[in-house]
Amino acid sequence: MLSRTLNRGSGSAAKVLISAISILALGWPLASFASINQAVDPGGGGVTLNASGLLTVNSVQLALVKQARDLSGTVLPNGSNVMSGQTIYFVLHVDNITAVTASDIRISDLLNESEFTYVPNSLETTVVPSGSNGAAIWAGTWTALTDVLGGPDDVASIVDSGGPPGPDRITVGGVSGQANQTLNLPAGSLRAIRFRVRVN
Ligand SMILES: [Ca+2]
Repeated sequence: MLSRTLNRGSGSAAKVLISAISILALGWPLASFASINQAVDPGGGGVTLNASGLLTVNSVQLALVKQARDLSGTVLPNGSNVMSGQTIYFVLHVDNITAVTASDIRISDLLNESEFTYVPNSLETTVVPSGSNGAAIWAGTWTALTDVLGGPDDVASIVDSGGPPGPDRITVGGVSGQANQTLNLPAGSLRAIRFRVRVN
């Protein structure tokens, strides 16, 4: 399908490069560390206390996935060629594989304005079970989100961060400087955000 598009050869082609993205999940550091703790007798007083057993606290890194998809939901591999004027989706998703809620997840994604133009009011979100594959994510029930930051408030927004006119910075959750509603991700669930862009 991609090669057929290339053969038509009208207009300029752009490459879908999936890179400029960051995730900040408070309490979920990017590196994974285990912490081993033990309560011990501080001394003093008339009673000697036995030390507690060892308590190990593990942290897990939550993976953030970014995909480009065509309008039918087919994933476009990184580096795919797309045509000027074509509309595609970008999809971001975070999978909480743990047994506890991941609190205050923050995602920031900067659109490459020289290559893509955001399609207004195209932000949507869905929550599906952890481990859902690409087809199951796409088949989720998608709920519209507003572009605006604040009321009617929800968990995502897109604003113009400067440079060429037009919105280009998507944030999800309480990102500093562009804070939406706090995003908490329940145990065993996967949150996806998607939006459409037109290839310049
Ligand atoms: Ca919003």
